[in-house]
Amino acid sequence: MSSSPAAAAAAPTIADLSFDHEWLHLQWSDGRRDRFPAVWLRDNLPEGRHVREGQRTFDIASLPAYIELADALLTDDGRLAITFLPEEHTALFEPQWLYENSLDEAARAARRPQPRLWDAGLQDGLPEQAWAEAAPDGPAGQRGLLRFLERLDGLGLAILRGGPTAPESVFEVVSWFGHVRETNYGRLFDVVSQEAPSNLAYTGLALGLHTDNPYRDPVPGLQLLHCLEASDEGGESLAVDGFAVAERLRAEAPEDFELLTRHAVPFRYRDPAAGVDLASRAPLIELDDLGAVVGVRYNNRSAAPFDLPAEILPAFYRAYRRFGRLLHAPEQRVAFRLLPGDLFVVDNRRVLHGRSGFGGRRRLQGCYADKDGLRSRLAVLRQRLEEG
Ligand code: NM2
Ligand code: OGA
Ligand code: ZN
Repeated sequence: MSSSPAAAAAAPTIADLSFDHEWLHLQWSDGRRDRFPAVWLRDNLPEGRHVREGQRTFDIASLPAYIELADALLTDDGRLAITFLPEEHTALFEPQWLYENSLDEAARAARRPQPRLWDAGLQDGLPEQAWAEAAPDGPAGQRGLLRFLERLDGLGLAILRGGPTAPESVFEVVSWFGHVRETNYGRLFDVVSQEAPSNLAYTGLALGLHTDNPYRDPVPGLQLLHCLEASDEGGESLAVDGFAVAERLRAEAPEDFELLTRHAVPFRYRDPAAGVDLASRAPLIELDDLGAVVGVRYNNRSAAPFDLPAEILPAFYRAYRRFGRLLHAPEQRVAFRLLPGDLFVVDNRRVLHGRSGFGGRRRLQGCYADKDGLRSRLAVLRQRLEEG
């Protein structure tokens, strides 16, 4: 949440204020009520930051054990003067800052990422645009990039058409918003059919819907795949919104959903010849502290033998199978064909991808990247273009 001029104009004002030694109570002009504990307010002292909104300069351990409010009043210039005990220190808070940092449950949820769930209906409006239009130095400038990143962040999928076919061009796209995540597959990997493949991806076989590298900790946040050569037959791409399917499971079979969120299962990938043995444990569906789905791992190739208590396994498998069936339901998926110069990006902790089998030559180049770079770029672009 930023304190932009646009938001400031719309910000409600404090209609009523009260406090006791432990709590500050605010009633806003739009009807919302908030309360903030004294210790939280003291921890968020504006002058406790190196510059406003900068890094905190003190440690919680240096604060007195009991912090209380001695006074709270609105100043003539519309700020909130709060006096803390035992320090007898008065600090000035901006009401808008308190409004934006409300501890109300709805407000807390609204500050989290807001995925826009989708199903096969997305087929009629695939999130695709011209490569050149998304490039920040292209004709659409930063707005073209913003459009690309907003769809990638909101839908977990974005497709670029008609880009270059030169090897390593995928790095250009990563450079628009972040950094390559290097793995044992390299900074860059070629997805081609090989004679002695180390991974099923490196064959012409179909790849069922999956998220990549569930055996890694942390799992790569984004995967980019760029087509250099397309096969004449097959090799079509599929994508499914794992969050949408997880929500469907939650609605249709809550007890199955609960099993998949509660129990962590092992994933493993071994390539002894290359000296690689990767292993992790995580639930198939990951929730945050508010119960929102924040991660999906699904990869039949790399799921290790589930080592849950034996008595749980029959029910767990019923849940796993139901989730798998829902993920593969035609009404959940979109399909598209990559031509040379096309690229797609998926949120690899949310959207599953797959391909149909192919024959003959085909060459994709891929790499991984982290989602924090995407979110950072997006936040800065929004501040500059939408609010600035
Ligand atoms: N490749 C293409 O997660 C996986 O093992 C899928 C990843 C080898 C980097 C394939
Ligand atoms: C992969 C993968 C899809 C494709 O390499 O992880 O899913 O279209 N490839 O080859
Ligand atoms: Zn993959």
